[in-house]
Amino acid sequence: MDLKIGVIGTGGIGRDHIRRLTDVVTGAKVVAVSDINVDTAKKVAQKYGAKFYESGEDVIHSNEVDAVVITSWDPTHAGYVLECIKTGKYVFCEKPLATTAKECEDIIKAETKFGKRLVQVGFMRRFDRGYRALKNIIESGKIGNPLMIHACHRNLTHIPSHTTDMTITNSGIHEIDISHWLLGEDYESGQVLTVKQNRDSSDKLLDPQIMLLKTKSGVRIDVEVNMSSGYGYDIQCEVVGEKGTIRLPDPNTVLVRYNCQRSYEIYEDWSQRFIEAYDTEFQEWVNSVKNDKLAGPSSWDGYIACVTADALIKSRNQGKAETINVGEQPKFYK
Ligand code: NAD
Ligand code: ISE
Repeated sequence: MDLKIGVIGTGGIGRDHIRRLTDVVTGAKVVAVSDINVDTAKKVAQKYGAKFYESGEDVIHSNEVDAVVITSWDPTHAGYVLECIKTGKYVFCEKPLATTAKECEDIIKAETKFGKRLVQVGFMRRFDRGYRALKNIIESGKIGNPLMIHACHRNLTHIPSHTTDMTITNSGIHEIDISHWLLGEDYESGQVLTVKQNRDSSDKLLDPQIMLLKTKSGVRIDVEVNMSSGYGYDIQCEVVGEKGTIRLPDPNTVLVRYNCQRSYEIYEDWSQRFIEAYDTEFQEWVNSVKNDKLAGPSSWDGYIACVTADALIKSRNQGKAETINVGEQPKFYK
């Protein structure tokens, strides 16, 4: 029987996930949608034969809905996740889990009290073939102990409401999670550096920024987070080990020989670059919900990312590195 899903937020990624849940993923059906932009939500409901609900809470409490997908704006995530936990429904929440570590703590408390994992966070890179290959090689020991990660996160451009902090909490958060996952160890400290600014930057948006992280064993991570690359969406990651280095493969685009030039397409955004990762992420999520046992990124992972983001923002404001302390991982999340 299909898992009946309610989606809150029918913007860019909400619509893409509804398409994916309908056309790509097996065993699921989107039956309910809601958005504060009522017109869009009603159109999406009509297109997919789902029911429109006036509010996200109505979706969560509907008897028609087995599980919830949250794809609304970042600051709305925590409230909806807590409401899902109250009803005991599984919830897939796009990243970030929340915009502050305190809200993540509330979610962890509520989920632990409920007694079963209900929350998965949308850190889709963990489902990307390239990142999975990097992790397998690190874990095989082939390149020895990892010593450094050099990464970059370049968006073609940003939405007008994007802010200096969002570069960390909304974009850089993927880098925080993926390096933590690749290395399998917690961070000890972090710092953000600003560099010579892009012509589009302003008091509201410092761009680009460099995130520096250090793990407890001393691995150093540097990430360029650049919201206006001017040429495309480009995600890079190189892990330097004691005996070798490994690099995230670029997307498999076609080599074009034309007009006395050789060229490869560079994608415009995340929806193209990580299309397979999102498909795998949702198929695995639906399967695990149906098996009543979640395995993907947890509230604890969402919390680690938020604590780290908070420390990075503080470091930028104070001009010095900040200690990162997430404490002991609770047994519940091991
Ligand atoms: P968007 O602005 O295109 O869509 C967000 C939608 O949420 C809008 O339609 C808005 O009206 C709606 N909304 C806002 N507040 C709401 C509320 N309280 N209740 C219901 N609906 C509400 O943004 P987007 O790019 O689709 O991003 C949505 C979320 O997905 C964000 O949290 C973002 O961080 C995340 N995201 C993740 C990835 C990824 O790679 N995993 C990529 C893009 C976006
Ligand atoms: C967006 O919200 C995402 O999550 C994308 O994956 C990221 O690359 C982009 O910078 C964010 O704005």
